[in-house]
Amino acid sequence: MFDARPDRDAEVVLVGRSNVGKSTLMREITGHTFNTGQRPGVTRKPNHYDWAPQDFVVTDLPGFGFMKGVPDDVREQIKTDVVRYVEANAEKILVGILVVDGKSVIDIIDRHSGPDEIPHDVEMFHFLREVGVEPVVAVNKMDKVDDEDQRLNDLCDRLGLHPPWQQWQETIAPSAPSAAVSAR
Ligand SMILES: Nc1nc2c(ncn2[C@@H]2O[C@H](COP(=O)(O)OP(=O)(O)OP(=O)(O)O)[C@@H](O)[C@H]2O)c(=O)[nH]1
Ligand SMILES: [Mg+2]
Repeated sequence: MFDARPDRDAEVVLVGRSNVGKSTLMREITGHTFNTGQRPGVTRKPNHYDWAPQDFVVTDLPGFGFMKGVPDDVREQIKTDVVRYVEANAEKILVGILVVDGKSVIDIIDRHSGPDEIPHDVEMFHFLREVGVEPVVAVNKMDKVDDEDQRLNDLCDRLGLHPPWQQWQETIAPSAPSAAVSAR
């Protein structure tokens, strides 16, 4: 599944739950078309955008977490594959863009926080740091959010970054890809 990576020395990866808008952001970054969709689970294999002359690749990874109609073991396997991919290429990855849905991320994190449960987004944020990949959180779908500052402060709080979010502008990046917004 993950064997088609172009052999480049620098890489940026997009990771996150399914349906948050990773492939849409990939399209925005590269100017090329990648499949996006209304239902979770559109991207099942990495999309690589190979910038060969610059020895650089951008990779849009499959989304993990809840996907309607996809069995638990398949979802677990996708997440394991994503984690392995990042681990295997950590030395070459300059930045890990953790994409989240600004509209729903806080509710999802809070619903899955418990004594023996770490929410996917929080886990992934810390995982990137642990393997030495600088995380940038792209807080997507901000066009659907009214209380932007409150939302971003809450997100900082959940990730263990002291609010206000404006202190973390190198880490927290609100976005709403124009392609997605104008398609609505
Ligand atoms: N309103 C709004 N919709 C967005 C935004 N970004 C993406 N979308 C929509 O969200 C849906 C999912 O987008 P994708 O880019 O396919 O999401 P993904 O994270 O790649 O999903 P998987 O491949 O399943 O992991 C699509 O219908 C997009 O048009 C945004 O900033 N605002
Ligand atoms: Mg996708």
